Amino acid sequence: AWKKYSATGFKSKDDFQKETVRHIETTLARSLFNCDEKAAYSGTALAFRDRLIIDWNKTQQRQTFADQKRIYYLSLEFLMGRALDNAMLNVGLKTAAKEGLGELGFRIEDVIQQEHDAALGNGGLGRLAACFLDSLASLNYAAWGYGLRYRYGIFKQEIENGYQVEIPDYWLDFNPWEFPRNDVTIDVQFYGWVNKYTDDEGKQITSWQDGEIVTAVAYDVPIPGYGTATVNNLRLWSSKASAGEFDFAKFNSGEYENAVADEQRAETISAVLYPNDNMDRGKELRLKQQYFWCAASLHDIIRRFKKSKRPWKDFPEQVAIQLNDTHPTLAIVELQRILVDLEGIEWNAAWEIVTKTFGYTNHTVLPEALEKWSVPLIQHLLPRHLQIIYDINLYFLQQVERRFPKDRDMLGRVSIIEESQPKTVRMAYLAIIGSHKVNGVAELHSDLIKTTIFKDFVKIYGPDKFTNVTNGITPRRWLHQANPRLSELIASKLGSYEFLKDLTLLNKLENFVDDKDFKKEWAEIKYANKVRLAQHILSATGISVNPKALFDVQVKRIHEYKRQQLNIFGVIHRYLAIKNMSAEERKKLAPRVSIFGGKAAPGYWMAKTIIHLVNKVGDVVNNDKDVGDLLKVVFIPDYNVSKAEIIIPASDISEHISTAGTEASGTSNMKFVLNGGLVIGTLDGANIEITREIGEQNVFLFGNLSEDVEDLRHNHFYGNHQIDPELNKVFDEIKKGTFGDEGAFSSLVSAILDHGDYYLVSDDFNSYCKTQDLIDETYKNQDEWVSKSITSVARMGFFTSDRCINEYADSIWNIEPLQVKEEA
Ligand code: 26W
Repeated sequence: AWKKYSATGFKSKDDFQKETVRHIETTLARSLFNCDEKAAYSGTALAFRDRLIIDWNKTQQRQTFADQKRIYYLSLEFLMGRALDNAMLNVGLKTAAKEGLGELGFRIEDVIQQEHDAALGNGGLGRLAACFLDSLASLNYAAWGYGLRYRYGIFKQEIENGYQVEIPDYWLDFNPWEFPRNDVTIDVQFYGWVNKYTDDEGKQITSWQDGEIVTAVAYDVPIPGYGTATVNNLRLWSSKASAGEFDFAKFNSGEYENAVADEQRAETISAVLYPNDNMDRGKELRLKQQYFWCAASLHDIIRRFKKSKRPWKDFPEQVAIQLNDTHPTLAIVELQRILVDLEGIEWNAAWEIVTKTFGYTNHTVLPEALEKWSVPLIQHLLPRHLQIIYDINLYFLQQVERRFPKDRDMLGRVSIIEESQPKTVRMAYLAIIGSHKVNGVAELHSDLIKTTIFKDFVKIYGPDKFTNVTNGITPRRWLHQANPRLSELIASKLGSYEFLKDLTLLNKLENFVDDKDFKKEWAEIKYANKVRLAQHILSATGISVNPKALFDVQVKRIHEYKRQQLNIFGVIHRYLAIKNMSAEERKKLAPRVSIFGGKAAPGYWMAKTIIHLVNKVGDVVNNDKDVGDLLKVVFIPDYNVSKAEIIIPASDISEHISTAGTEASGTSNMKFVLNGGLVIGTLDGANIEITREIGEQNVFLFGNLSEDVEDLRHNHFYGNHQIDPELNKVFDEIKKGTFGDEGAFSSLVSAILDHGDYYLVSDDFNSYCKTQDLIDETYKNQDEWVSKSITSVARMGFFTSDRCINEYADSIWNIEPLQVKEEA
């Protein structure tokens, strides 16, 4: 293990027990005699928290003293999951805690499970932000995350009669990992009007006045790094009625209810995470959230910058702000407003500061996910910002016109303002224009944005403004914490846990692909993880599955482009095949468990229909005596980070089967392979780079290529659209009512039969099924399978988020780590 840096806090099992018991008895005011698992969790968390706080304070002091550039990662989503196990790993005293808790009569695994997931995110983008925070701290970068402190995270999913039901996720009843900073508040303005006048000295003044004020209160969350004393800060803003604004007069004049209603309205801003993934809905409250968070974060950043008394032109040397998708794009406008209106800086000088400060990461090419805000809405909520957006656009279009005087259409195409009814602001264009770098999240995706949605901007700015940073994942959570036995086995072969800091060291595992004992242990660990998942499945769904069967997993948000429908149609196809098999043939087939999980956005009908179909197919297949263990179909409810930690290490095959060109990167593909699972996938997102790294012979690829998608779609409408005959048989079975009322699934079927099959399910069906058959064959040779598994893990070093963060630091932020001196 690594060196312990912190000189304070507990050092041994006895120390740990003393601290934990003290917290249980005093902080929680509980007696040890009625201490349940929840109280044991709370006491343990508080004991570890104490240790983090010391390093946290020191880190903040060190970074202030060094006074060098800081990174600010602005993200509306941080999908953190649980914190205790991570704190234990990074503080480095898990063994002491395990023994200490054991003596008090608790199993550490059960205690860890008491914690409520911090689920302030939807899916990939939010979890990426969490992995990035882990890497930034582990690599000693001076970095802050900025987000919103939602009272309700992503909803909890229950399945009732095969349908998704959403339950509010109130997660803040006991959260030892956040620190309210009641002294760190920022007043944020909305509505009002813009006053332009000349002051006594003849200066032009623009002032935004008479708005409504809402106060942002900071809540800080410590982010410990692994193998270092760095503990960075995640600052989440909570909204409350402003003390200045809040109408105490109303209380006195008997308008008690109105006064309370005002207060409630202010608190609504940070009340709930919007549960849409890749779907822009344009709600006013969402825009309010975005501005509230951007304004509070920027004012906080500027306050910190001003302490060093540097001139404004140094701002980009001290501050790098990364925009996690377009959600924080208003920060660009807000900084320009502060510089021009409040600091009196000339427009062009201000704009240079702005563009040098921001970087923008795009996470999707799906048109329905690209944010557009209606001009009247912005006019109403942020009148001064709308003017600034128009000015930014004017200067930009003038520049474009000078460079491309003959291309009249160009101006309309690249304008920030879309001339629709009503007019809208194209946030991605604003983000590109206001940033010095734009990146995609995997090679194909970064190429696609340059040749499709942002093509004109490549012409205008040249190709160097656009770059790629392929996503990554933190191996601390996704290997060591989720799969401790595998991590331990790897460490025993490599001689240390150094690979958790330098994941490329995994390549030494290739020396052991022919080591019989090693392979046996490798396979045993996978089996044990499958047993653990089987137990979870039984308790969560009542379905009993055989851990010896092939576990085939697809867990991610439900979306048509991710094609869970292709998977479940494939399952039905398999079911029909089994029904038609002789007893002899059945004996030869590898038993399989098809495992699904994922949430549907509450308003996304098609996604909910897919969930319903999976559950109904499960009801039929799982109770068919003919089929027995040969096929089980499971929908695991409420997929989240902590469930992922159980599911991912237990998979034999995972599915990453999006229509080519639609999945920007995917990150669970990396998690599965890093845990020794093989992948069935399309040539999409990071699957492409995974294949390049681990070798084509270790990936089950299928389906059409991205460059063919457009033609295929065209042919569906204008050619002779032939549906795959085997898929037609699946549809016939659904229409026969085998899985219940066919009407319930008609939208799903007719999307393919009647509406052009936009996601090419039929085009890829045959290739998908054949590849599944190949998987069956390959799985029968367990020895070969395990070799593939080991080789793949050995070659996954590239996909650590540490590599990603170093790339961002080099090519976008221009920042070096702040080294930490080791303490005795
Ligand atoms: C405006 C509504 C909305 C909400 C969320 C639009 C778009 C989003 C996200 C960008 C969706 C998302 O999570 N995208 C995923 O980002 C991951 C991290 O880069 C990628 O790995 C996934 O491929 C991408 O779908």
